[in-house]
Amino acid sequence: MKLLHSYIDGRFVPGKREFADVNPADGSVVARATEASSEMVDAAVTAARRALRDDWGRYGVRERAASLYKVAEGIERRFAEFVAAEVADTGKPISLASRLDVPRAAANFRVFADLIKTAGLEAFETETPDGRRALNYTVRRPLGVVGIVTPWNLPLLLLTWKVAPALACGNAVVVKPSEETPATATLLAEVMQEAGIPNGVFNLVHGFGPGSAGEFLVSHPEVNAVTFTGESQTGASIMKACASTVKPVSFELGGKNAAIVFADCDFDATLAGMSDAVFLNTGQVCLCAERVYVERTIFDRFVEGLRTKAEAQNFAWPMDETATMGPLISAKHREKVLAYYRLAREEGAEVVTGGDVPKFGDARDQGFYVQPTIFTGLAETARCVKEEIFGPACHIAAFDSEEGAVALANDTRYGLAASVWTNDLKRAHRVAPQMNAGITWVNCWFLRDLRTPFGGAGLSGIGREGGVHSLNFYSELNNICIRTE
Ligand code: NAD
Ligand code: 6OD
Repeated sequence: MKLLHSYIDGRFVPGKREFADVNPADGSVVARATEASSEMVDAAVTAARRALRDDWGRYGVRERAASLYKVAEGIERRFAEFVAAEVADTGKPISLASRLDVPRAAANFRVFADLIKTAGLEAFETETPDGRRALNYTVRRPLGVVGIVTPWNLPLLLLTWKVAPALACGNAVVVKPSEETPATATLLAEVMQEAGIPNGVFNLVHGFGPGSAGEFLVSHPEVNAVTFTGESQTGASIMKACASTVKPVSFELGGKNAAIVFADCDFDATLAGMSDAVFLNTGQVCLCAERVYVERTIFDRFVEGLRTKAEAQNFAWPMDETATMGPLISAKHREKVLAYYRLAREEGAEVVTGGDVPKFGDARDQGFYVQPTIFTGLAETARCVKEEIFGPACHIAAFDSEEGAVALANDTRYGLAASVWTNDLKRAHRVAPQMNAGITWVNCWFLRDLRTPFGGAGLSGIGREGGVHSLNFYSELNNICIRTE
């Protein structure tokens, strides 16, 4: 059985304890990973610090960008391996891994390589009230060693989304991928080696969160900044761990995202878009819409249309090109989602479709599948309308006025993503800026331009990454003021 080790200072290093890497499609063990000890995390941070002092610290912008392009090419060269590893770790359909996860990983490196070469910095000609003149300009310095902790839902996409800008800005990194999905991060370490990235620049430590590699990393005094994607509660624990050494943090956390569907929308296109927004990746995308508000005049038709989309999901084995929906990530996560399915009933929901576990009569019955599920009839105060489920489920409620829809959508402690579906351009411009969200899509969902700010408000996170926002997080800006007269 394949053993997945940590990658420290350019070498694969076994940890002391092994843990299973489980395929959620049938519960089989596809590999075993070895857990990094605190001494190994320490060694990774020391290697990163040394790389900053030595070769990597002397690389200019063009050399760093050239290194990132090589990593992108390396991912593309081993595309099929990355896809197979991501599918085995997550159970997601191969069509999704090959359309979204792996291409985005390569794009993350390309985009930030391009950007670091072209991004400008601020400069001001200054005149003070007492008549002195100066030129102010800003330069970027790396933060130092960046700790990167990532989740299991889009493992490679979300890890590289942080590694690429961190390296572009001249930092060295220590990454801790989710214990549920260690495979593609290990492949990425191989690509880093093949691409000639100097030892110590990219380090990978496998393990868990509390009392394990995750906690060792974020509380390490020699780590200069922490960037994290995952649950809001985990973000709170990490923030505490970072407080004593005042580390800057960037957090992309959970969501309870709303979609507003107006009667004037393009109905069929909206149904197709909303089907993705609710069910893509088995609903395990932080941006998924779990609260859907539909104008009353089209409510019944919309509910019926989305029910048809849910029931048309194809649970073929994940490596089958026809599969459209995979399992949830783990038995534990399935138990959480099923608990919400039960709770919704207790809270008075009508189950339009789903609410249970599909039966296959083969090894998939040992996997972690749930049915795509639609609820109606819940009070806005119900826990199932307030709390993130992170499964293929949504609640649909009717609204009567634009103002009312905006108020319903914004009644949340999260603030990550929203979508608005309308053919009325003026309405789109009026409603979109009112949404309590870091990103609002109009007549689309999860359509990304990597130069734009990405992040959330409230329980959904701290800060923005993407484009120059990433460059600013992963850099110390040093403003230089030169007196000119
Ligand atoms: P999680 O918070 O359980 O784990 C994420 C990572 O944090 C894992 O690598 C885990 O080992 C590590 N970790 C856990 N506790 C830790 C600790 N105390 N110290 C250091 N590291 C620790 O999240 P998950 O279950 O892997 O992912 C699902 C969650 O992530 C959902 O809430 C989802 O909304 C959120 N998410 C958000 C975004 C976004 O962009 N906003 C993207 C993807 C996922
Ligand atoms: O597209 C991205 O850059 C991004 N961070 C997506 C997050 C998806 C959450 O599951």
